[in-house]
Amino acid sequence: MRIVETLFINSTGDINKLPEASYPEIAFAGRSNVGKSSLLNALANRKGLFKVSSTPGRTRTIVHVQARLDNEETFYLVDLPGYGYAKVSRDAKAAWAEFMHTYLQDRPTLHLVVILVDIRRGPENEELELIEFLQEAEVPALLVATKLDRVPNSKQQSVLNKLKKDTGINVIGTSATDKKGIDDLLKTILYHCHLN
Ligand SMILES: Nc1nc2c(ncn2[C@@H]2O[C@H](COP(=O)(O)OP(=O)(O)O)[C@@H](O)[C@H]2O)c(=O)[nH]1
Ligand SMILES: [Mg+2]
Repeated sequence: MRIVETLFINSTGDINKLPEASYPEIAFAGRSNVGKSSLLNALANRKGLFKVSSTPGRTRTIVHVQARLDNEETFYLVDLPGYGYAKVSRDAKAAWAEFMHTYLQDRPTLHLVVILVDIRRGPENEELELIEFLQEAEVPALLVATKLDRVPNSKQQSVLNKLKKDTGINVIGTSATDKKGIDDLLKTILYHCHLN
């Protein structure tokens, strides 16, 4: 199965302006610069759908992209706002958390949250807190270790195993650069959306 068409639907910082909850959706969360846009582009087989940048952006919006599979099924890929800037005020951090938490808790069509961590960095407090939050809200979570190409082949499996042990949730390693793990991730997503 693969994604054959994608369509930008909506970008908003206002929880009341999200698109109607009409398709199963998969949300992607991670600190800025983790490789979220690159991964989403690789998943969607599109180069410029999500903007890739070497300097962390500060967009505070939830972006909905509609994706259509080769079997005509449709779902939403959801890009959640990045976090983890040292320079952001406490008020801004609290506002971000509230926006995210409301979406994660109340979205009836949310099937899975993919939490991205840089494979060289692993989870920090924000990611561990998010995992705990999702467990309490009973929303399934998956850890994706990005930039797999930055770790030698011989070490990848043991690093992934350790991440799984440290977080208690399933882990997939991916590289947007050499497209490793992308098919595996899509399969897991479709399984959670009951589209497999
Ligand atoms: N080596 C490597 N670099 C990556 C990969 N994915 C993203 N990057 C780089 O990481 C930086 C941030 O990527 P981006 O997709 O914009 O991350 P975002 O801020 O999380 O959306 C860019 O310089 C990308 O080229 C990857 O799989 N491997
Ligand atoms: Mg991005």
